[in-house]
Amino acid sequence: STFDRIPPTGHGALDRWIFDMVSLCQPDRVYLADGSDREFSDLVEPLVKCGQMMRLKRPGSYACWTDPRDVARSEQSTWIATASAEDVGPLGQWIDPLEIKKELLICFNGSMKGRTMYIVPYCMGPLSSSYSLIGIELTDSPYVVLHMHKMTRMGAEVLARLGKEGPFYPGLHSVGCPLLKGAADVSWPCNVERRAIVHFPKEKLVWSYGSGYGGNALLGKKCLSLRIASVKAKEEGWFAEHMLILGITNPEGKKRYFAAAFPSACGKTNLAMLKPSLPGWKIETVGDDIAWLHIRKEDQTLWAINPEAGYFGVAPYTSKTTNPYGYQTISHDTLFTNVAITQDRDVWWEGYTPTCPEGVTSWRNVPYDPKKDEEPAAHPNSRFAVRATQNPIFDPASERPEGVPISAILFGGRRRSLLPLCWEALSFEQGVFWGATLSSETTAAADGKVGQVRFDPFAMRPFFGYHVGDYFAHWLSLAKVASSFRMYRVNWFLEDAKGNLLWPGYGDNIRVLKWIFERLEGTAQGEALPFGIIPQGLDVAGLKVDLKALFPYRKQDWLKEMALIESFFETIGSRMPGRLFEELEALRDRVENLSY
Ligand code: SAT
Ligand code: MN
Repeated sequence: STFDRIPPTGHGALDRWIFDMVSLCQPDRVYLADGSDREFSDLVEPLVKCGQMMRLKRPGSYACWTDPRDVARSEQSTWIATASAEDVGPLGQWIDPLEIKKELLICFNGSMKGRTMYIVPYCMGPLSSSYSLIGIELTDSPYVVLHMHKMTRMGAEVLARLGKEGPFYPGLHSVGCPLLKGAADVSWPCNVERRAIVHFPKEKLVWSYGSGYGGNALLGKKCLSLRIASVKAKEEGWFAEHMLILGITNPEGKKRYFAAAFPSACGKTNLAMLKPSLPGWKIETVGDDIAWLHIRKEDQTLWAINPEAGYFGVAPYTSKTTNPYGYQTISHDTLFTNVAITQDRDVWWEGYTPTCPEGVTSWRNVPYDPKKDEEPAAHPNSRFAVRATQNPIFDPASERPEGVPISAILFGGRRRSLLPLCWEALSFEQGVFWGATLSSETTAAADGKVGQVRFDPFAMRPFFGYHVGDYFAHWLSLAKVASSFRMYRVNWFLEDAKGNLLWPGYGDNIRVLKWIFERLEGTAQGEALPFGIIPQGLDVAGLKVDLKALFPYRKQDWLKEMALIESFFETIGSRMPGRLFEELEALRDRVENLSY
């Protein structure tokens, strides 16, 4: 029977859990992933043969296409299951743990029939780091296993580190689509009607059913490294954040590290891999999506590790000109999802080249005509997955067990008006206020309408594992180390009346990073406005930009924005820290008192 063929892991509790999940899901086979290159090709070959994946012209690279209903994270199907709804708060979806377990047990029962269950041991963070966490994902999706190869450290070395009784974070994933005997598989098995991504913070457990897509299915990423980790971080005094980490070196050779929070699909990957348009400056990438921040006891400074080992980046508008290092990174050994395909089996997406080549096949697998088709050729949330070490500016410090010291934290969203290109918070508490009031127009990274402004505090709205009010209080507790970093807001997305972007972005964002760097050095000037300090002498040499429009300030607009912030804070209820209301009042006073 299948049970006789469950590969032992040598870890008692893990073996027992696997046995239970095999009994529940009833796969035909169970396979323990070792993370080797050989395993990667053994998994990909049959998928290419049966047409679920396509081998591309670029070496070691493959593409696949999802069910058109399973193309993004589904926030409507994501839950936090705690005994009391009060512990989840207004931004997450609460569900009763017992009720949902009953319901999902019925779903998982026999859900892997006809398929293989893959056991994927993975480590979030460097294997040698005491901050890293080991997860075990059980999945019936080979697509997931291939992506875990790119996105995490996984396989035999992780099991070895886990040992016989080390702690691990269990995650069960099924596409929810059992294969009947002799039946042919569909090209993207999933079960959208019953999709559910459920987190059990008390047990530190994740159950994900029905979706095969990215953040819903790669359980190490949003589920473990943000939602579950945020709960653990709160308990233990650290921070699990939706932030990129970059190293920035000035022309004199001094290096600093910045962390930056932006909502999904707002350019984190591009910023983390930025090629400076200013001579002498250098950027290196530590991470493009997630940062775990710890306080170093000896000197009360803030340090960060990137728990991931790869990038799951948005493909559209990644090009030789917008993101040259990204372009190089994905030139080989890359997995693509929902991109368009050229006649010679290469990838294409909007913005990849200025014009669409002849004979492109769209992500929906139909011939694409850029003149007639209203939809884009590649899905707006189409993705590449690639190992971070392929990045020509990969920072080797990413492998340091202690991480890197952070000297600035940036918050950014997509706002076409009102919010200036950049400003420095007047204090640590005001910096937390600017993180708490981060707002952005929605993108294609999640199901739902695109372009709606919503508050997305710390870019964590979809990823909180506990009450947002408690989360703000946890951030305020960082005050004791606040002398080691400063906080900034940025907005690359201001538009003029015609809807044209006012700021070139991409490589020119170095100009803002340079100002921040020099603020930290004490050499850059700023002008205090009610909301913070804006640059004086921002280096825009060689750019044609309207600085006045990039730093708008109108009292009436700000009063309106503050009314929105106030009602947002009120929705958070009694767990909302009073300190942030005080910041709001202080800001209102300053705005009221400024005459223009
Ligand atoms: O959640 S995903 O990793 O699929 C995409 C994102 O939101 O960053
Ligand atoms: Mn993200």
